[in-house]
Order: sequence, then C-alpha cells, then structure tokens
Amino acid sequence: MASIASSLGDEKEKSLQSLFSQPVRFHLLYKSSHHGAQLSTLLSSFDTSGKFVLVVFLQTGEVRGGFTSRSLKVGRKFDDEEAFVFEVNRRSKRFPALRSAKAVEVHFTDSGQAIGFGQQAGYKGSVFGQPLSSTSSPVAVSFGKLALRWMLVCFRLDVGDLLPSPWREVSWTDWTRQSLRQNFASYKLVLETLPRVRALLLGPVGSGKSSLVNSIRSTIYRHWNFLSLLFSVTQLKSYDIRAEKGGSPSALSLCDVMAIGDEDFAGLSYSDTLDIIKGHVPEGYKFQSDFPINDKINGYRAAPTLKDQIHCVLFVLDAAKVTSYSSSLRTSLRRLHTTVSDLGIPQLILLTHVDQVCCAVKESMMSVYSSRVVQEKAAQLVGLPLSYVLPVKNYISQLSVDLNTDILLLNVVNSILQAVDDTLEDEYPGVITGPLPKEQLLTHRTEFPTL
Ligand SMILES: Nc1nc2c(ncn2[C@@H]2O[C@H](COP(=O)(O)OP(=O)(O)OP(=O)(O)O)[C@@H](O)[C@H]2O)c(=O)[nH]1
Ligand SMILES: [Mg+2]
Repeated sequence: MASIASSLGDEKEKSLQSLFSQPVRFHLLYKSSHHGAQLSTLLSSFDTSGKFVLVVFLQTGEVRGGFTSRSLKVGRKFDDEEAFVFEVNRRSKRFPALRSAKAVEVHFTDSGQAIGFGQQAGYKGSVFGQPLSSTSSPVAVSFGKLALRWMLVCFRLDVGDLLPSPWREVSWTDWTRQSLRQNFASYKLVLETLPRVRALLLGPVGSGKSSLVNSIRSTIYRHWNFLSLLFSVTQLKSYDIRAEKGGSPSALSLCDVMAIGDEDFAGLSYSDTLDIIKGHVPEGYKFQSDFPINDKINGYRAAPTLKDQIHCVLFVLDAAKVTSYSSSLRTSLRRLHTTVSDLGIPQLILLTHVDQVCCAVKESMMSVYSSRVVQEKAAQLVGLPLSYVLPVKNYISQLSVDLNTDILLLNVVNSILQAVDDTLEDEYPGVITGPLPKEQLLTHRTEFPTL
C-alpha cells in the first residue's frame, strides 16, 4: 500500500491536516486509479473502526472531499456529528453537514453507487457542480462518473498519532537485539547465593500473562513457541527461561498465576497473592477462591528462604482495556502495588496489546515509543512514572519472530534482572560478590515508584 503514492502532495497534505484540531496522519487505504472505481472495492478497504477521509480530485484541478468518524457500509445512513465536507486549496476550508442525522450516506443499488456527505447526500447526481459555501454542503461521489472523470482516494486518519520525539530512545537494529540477547544469556546476578530471579506475573483476566511467557520463550528460542499456556491458569506455575533452546536455565524464571479478581470474577485474592510473594506457596498449588491459603495446605513453606520468594512483580495490563478497568480492579492493583513497595520488591508494568490501540504501532512496533496513544495509556496506569512502563506486543499467531517485537521483549527480561540486582545491592551491601552486570541498553530506572 505504501508504494502507491497518495497523489495529495506535501502542500495539499499539510493544508488538509490543518483542518483538524489535533495532529493527524493519513494512511492510504484506496486509490481508484489503482484499485478500480467500484464502490464495493472502496468499502472493502475500510477498517472496521476508525476515522476516514475521502478525497476527490476533479478535472478542474480542485480537490474536495469528506471526513467521517465512522467506517462506511453499504446501505448505511448514519448520524455523524464530526462529519464534514472540505475543499483543499492553499488554505483549506471545512463545511459541517447541514443535518448531522444524515451526515453520511452510502448507496449501492442497481440504479447507482454513491457516497454522500451533507443534507441531501445521495446518488441522484449532486456531485461537485457548485462551489462550496458555508450554507450548502452536499457532496456526493457517484461511482459511475468517477471511473471516467475523477480520481478518488481514501485515507484512514490516525489522530494525534505520533509524538514529535519518542519517550524512550531505541536503536531498532539487529545489533541491539543481539546485545540484549547476549546480555540476558550471560547475566550473573550480583548475589551469588541467589541462583534465579522469580518474577511473578500479576494482572486481570486476559491481559496477556501467559502469552508473555510464550512470547519471551519465542524470542529467546528464535521461533514461535507452542505452549499450551493459553488456558486460564489456576495453579502456581513457574517457567524457567533458558538462555537458548535446550540450553542451561538463565537467571530468570517467570511465575504465571490465575488473574486478579474484580466484581465479576473471584480470581486470585490479595492474601493468596501475598503468600506467593513471600514464598509460602508450593509450586503447582491450585488456588481456590473460597479457600484461602493457610499453613495447613500441602507443601506450605512456613519459613521460606530468599530463593523461594518472589523477587520482582510484573503487573501485566492490557493497553486496550486499561482505561475501562473497574474501580475495584484499580483498587486491587493499587493496594498490591503499595504492599509490594513496602516489601521492598521491585515492580514493573508490562503494557500488552499495544498493537490494538494505535494504527502506527500495529504497522510497526518501531513507533511504540512515539505513539501518543500508547504514552497516554501508559501514563494512566495507576500513576506510575513512564520509566516503569514497558510496552510489549505478544506473539499470538506469528510463526516467526520479528526484530522490533524481539527487542521489546528482550528489554523486559533484562529490565527485570536489572531491577532485582539494583534492589539486592541495596539490601545486601556486604555480601555482593558477583560481577556487576553490563549497563542495560533500554533501561532508565532510578527509583521504585509510589502510587
Ligand atoms: N493483539 C494482541 N493480543 C494479545 C496480546 N497479548 C495477548 N493477546 C491475546 O489476548 C488473549 C488473552 O491472552 P492470555 O495470555 O491468555 O492472557 P492471560 O493474562 O494469561 O489470561 P488469564 O490466564 O485468563 O488471566 C489471547 O487471545 C491472546 O492471544 C498482545 O500483545 N496483542
Ligand atoms: Mg493465563
């Protein structure tokens, strides 16, 4: 798609952008001269949701079009208060629809195919005959005529999409991936008596906890990892992350558990979570919401040692849902965060599903730190500073791994080890014997956050 030049040109593109109050980017979906002047082809190019701009290039050299905040469908007439018609010149002008209830209309019948904007939108022939004015703004695109006389281009509008500069600098190269991989594989914890860091994945249902284990293994093993992890886990299950497939275990082990509860789902209770963190709960323990963990359960560790405890808590949150999390879930997350802070355990937020909140990120993970939406989602997370938020995309169906996704996932594993080492250094200043790890490439942590 990117190879089909948009025909708008820099000057007209800037002029069109000036019609919107927020910064926007145009992503080309359809061009009649390339795809054919068929309404059905145009409609099939629309994403199911989003905002769209149709631009018509008239023979006279004039450029006009319409904006709609909804995806177009055949036979649909819809209310769109945001819809407007525009003309693009050196200074562009926008004209609101006269009646928002019929702002946009799509006809596709034997007698005609048309898309209309404005009061009398329709296929009866009102096309770009008259000059636009602030009192009259019907604009329709009739496909019969389009084939002969005009060119129609359709863009998806990515609103407020990219920040002028990313909030974290990353060099998206194979060298970075190799360095992060190497660093992780050879990582030696500063406390030699601690063989492995146990990082606990905590989060609501479906936030991507199990997929994260799968994704990290896929990254390390260099191919998509088939694990039957994607059934909701009801047991405490630890996964060693090997430095390479079949190799010796790395310094990291990830602990997957059932989701944190809210008013609709009983889930993992606060007290059971604390027992896991403190190291009382044996591997494989099956959680029961109506039966809290106590010292009578089989395998209960009454006096857990450092290696039994959780050394890092990872809050795994879904970027597409984080703003709609229930207040009880938010309260649980805050309470856990405060307790974990009081225990002196490092914590990070892993923001998953970032590919679902921003089109630019969906296209390329390289945009993840430039995406305004991702940054806003990250900032809304229980008030944590951005430096504790690591956006990731999980591998969910790809059969092969991808450079940029790998870099984000490798940054997660290195950041966990670094966060634990920083804490251990403070807690055991006299007994640190191991070598200090190499400086991490993407980590910018200074202190543990307080909500
Ligand atoms: N698009 C997208 N989908 C994701 C991502 N991470 C997970 N998913 C999908 O989200 C769904 C839930 O993922 P899981 O890994 O099972 O979530 P979970 O947190 O383990 O869920 P529970 O164990 O039920 O609490 C699955 O369908 C995944 O394929 C992501 O980063 N992007
Ligand atoms: Mg799971």
